[in-house]
Amino acid sequence: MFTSAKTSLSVQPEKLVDSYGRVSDGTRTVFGYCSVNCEGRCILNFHMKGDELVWVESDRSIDDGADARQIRACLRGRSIREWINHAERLSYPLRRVGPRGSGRFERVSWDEALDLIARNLARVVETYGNEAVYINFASGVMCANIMGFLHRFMNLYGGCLDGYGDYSHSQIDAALPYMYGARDANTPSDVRHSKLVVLFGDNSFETKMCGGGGSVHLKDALAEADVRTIVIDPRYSETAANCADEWVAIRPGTDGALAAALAYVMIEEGLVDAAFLARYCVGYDEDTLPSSAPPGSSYKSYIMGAGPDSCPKTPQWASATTGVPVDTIVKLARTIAAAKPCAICQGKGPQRHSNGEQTARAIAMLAVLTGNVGISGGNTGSDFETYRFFEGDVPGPDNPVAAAIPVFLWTDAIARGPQMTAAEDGVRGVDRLRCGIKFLWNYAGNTIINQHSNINRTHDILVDEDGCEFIVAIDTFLTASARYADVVLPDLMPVEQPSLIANDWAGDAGYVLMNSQYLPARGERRTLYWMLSQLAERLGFGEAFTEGRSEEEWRQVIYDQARAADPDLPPYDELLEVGVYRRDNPDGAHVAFKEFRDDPEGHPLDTPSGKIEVYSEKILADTAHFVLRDDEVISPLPVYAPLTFEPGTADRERFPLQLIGYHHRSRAHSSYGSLDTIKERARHQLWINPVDAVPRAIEDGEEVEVSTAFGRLLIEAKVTERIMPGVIALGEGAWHRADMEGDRLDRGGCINTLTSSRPTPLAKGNPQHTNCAQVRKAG
Ligand SMILES: Nc1nc2c(c(=O)[nH]1)N[C@H]1C(S)=C(S)[C@@H](COP(=O)(O)OP(=O)(O)OC[C@H]3O[C@@H](n4cnc5c(=O)[nH]c(N)nc54)[C@H](O)[C@@H]3O)O[C@H]1N2
Ligand SMILES: Nc1nc2c(c(=O)[nH]1)N[C@H]1C(S)=C(S)[C@@H](COP(=O)(O)OP(=O)(O)OC[C@H]3O[C@@H](n4cnc5c(=O)[nH]c(N)nc54)[C@H](O)[C@@H]3O)O[C@H]1N2
Ligand SMILES: [Mo]
Repeated sequence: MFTSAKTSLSVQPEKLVDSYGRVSDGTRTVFGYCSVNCEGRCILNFHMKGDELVWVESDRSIDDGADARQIRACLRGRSIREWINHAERLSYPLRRVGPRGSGRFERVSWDEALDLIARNLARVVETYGNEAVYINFASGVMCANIMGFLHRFMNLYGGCLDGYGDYSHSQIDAALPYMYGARDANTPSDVRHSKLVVLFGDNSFETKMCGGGGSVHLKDALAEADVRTIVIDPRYSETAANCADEWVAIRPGTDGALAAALAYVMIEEGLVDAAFLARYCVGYDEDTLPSSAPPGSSYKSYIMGAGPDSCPKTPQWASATTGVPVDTIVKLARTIAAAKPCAICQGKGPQRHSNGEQTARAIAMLAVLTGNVGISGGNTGSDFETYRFFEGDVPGPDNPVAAAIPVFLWTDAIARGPQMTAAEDGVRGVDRLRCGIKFLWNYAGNTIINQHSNINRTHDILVDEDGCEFIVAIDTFLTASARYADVVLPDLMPVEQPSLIANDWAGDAGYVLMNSQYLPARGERRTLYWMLSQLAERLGFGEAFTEGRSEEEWRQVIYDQARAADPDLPPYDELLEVGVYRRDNPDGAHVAFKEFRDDPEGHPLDTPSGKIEVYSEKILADTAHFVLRDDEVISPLPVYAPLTFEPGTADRERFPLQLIGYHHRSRAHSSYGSLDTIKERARHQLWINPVDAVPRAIEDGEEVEVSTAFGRLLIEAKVTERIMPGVIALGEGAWHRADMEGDRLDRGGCINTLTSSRPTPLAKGNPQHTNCAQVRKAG
């Protein structure tokens, strides 16, 4: 039953045959999918006996073929039955009875829970205004038709404090538009035209690992053209293991120094693309500097030591900083410059550091120097783009509240809201917040505790009930975050309600999924829409909120709006019947800024000069009012900026190791993190090199204690040469488990016990990979 999936509707399997051709025993299948935020969205077929979910298989709406692939789930999606049927899944509304964070709750009725929420929301709005209400960043449910209802609800109720940015890519998002006018990149299929691919901290084979994820396209393209690949990462990552011809181990946070030295060799040896730099760029050398720039402030001057710091960025200089041998740097520069075209890419690891904005631009500069921007087989130096064609969301009025904070600063907005300003904290819409956050919504998010930096600090802020006065968590588990709520509500999962979801990262093969049958609701679990309708009713705007529509009817409104903008989408009923609509990128692959490359005058970039701004006057103008600390760097040039730390937390005698996080294959952040079967199959461990383990008498598999200035945790050690000496790594997302009224020692191994909440200078984003740590044998 092979169907070409260039653009296709795939029919749900009717026959009761599993993917091995076995006829199943009396089960019927219900179409479903995995909807967490791993950047894939994989198709699942639920085998039901009566209304019991008995087993789960992955996509078989089409057979794999030359043109199309099944959207096959990884181990996580295939384990979803354990989550759906988990004994600890929330089933009833809960009200806090112990102190905040104690985890002591009692079961209450829906009426009691909803009355309590409505009363507190009304009180907070009346006392402090709508600016005191905040919807926390959350990515647990990525459907087009679910979480948006919370924003619709608040906007109809007078609005709430807004948040901008995210925990994923705030730094690169803030930085690259200063160079290119936008953040854009080629899609992975395009690397089949490359001679060389250089991946800086891109671990696609783990972060885009599932059938819906783009690593499949990357792998195909690399294999097809036999492209040479170099991975630059402190770890020998899954990506290095899967596709690298060469692994260059680098000290975290120093990619900017490596990039500068590569530039030095290229300039010194005449290997840069001079014609490209002269025609398309501003500020590479003194001839193309904007008039406001002082002499000696070009990129070339900075690199060659003719700038204010008089320091040539030689391979010797960079080697001491990066840990990359001088010979490797020289060879790498020559290899990159000689490969035409060369795709230079970065994942989001390098930018999740305290100097992440400068690093993102410094890496991108290599693509500019070598003239690889705007061509097939090249790239912008940014992380790979994906093809998306479906953008649906819940309609509703705009937020009447103008004030917005960077999402990473929500704890600050509780602790010192009225002191937060545009100049110091990146507040937008107003110069200074009027009040702190007093009412916090947490729907499908674990960034209250688990995923936000410095858990011990967050705990101290949240236990003060005069700070944030009311917290609502809506989840499927009593997560580390939900434990801090005043009311916890049990949600239905997307596969238990009408839902609609598009791929988030599928390379060049996009798709939309919609379910027509839902798994049965158990206990007293309800949809978010139902909860908010009930609350709106209590607060006097029930009719305005629902407009008399059911969940299904709203889903159709959302879908039809998207279809009005994209008439090639199938009619709603047709998609409902078949479940999946696929559309491959009609261009095959995307080449970022191609029009600009082909015709720079006719298609200027969205920068002030219309060109690539190696020197950005705009970054200086936009941040002229910023109050920065002495060690923070926002430069008009993509210079190397060393990592920064909170004062007193980087004492190298106490904390001699650098600790980085990474996104682990066994979880999507904390999602799926409670399932025992997955934990057994991909263990949660601290990576440590033998050079660091041996003097500490740490053996592989032993329990160790990791500490930073912010906290301590226990974890099993993986002693391995897959990580460079001096650096340790811990997958993010493990479930925090500590006695917060006692020793606060985290026995769950959650990296955010150890991370800093000091924001980055430009984006005010999360520097969660920047940490100084110590390790010792536990006990
Ligand atoms: N399995 C799985 N997949 C996921 C997710 C998940 O939780 N689990 N989360 C999804 C989400 S929301 C996001 S935002 C993305 C995240 O995607 P990324 O942010 O790209 O993922 P990370 O693993 O944090 O970082 C990528 C690599 O950067 C390396 N790295 C860290 N610091 C540095 C550095 O200073 N220099 C260099 N060169 N490398 C460095 C890490 O070792 C890692 O191998 O992943 C998505 N995919
Ligand atoms: N140290 C460190 N911290 C990080 C990162 C890092 O690299 N290092 N990465 C950051 C990044 S990139 C991101 S995107 C964030 C992600 O942070 P979050 O968005 O908080 O992601 P999750 O941890 O997956 O939390 C999702 C929550 O949604 C819940 N959930 C799942 N399905 C449902 C449902 O159907 N209904 C409801 N109501 N709830 C549901 C899950 O149980 C879970 O509690 O983490 C950030 N934190
Ligand atoms: Mo993310």
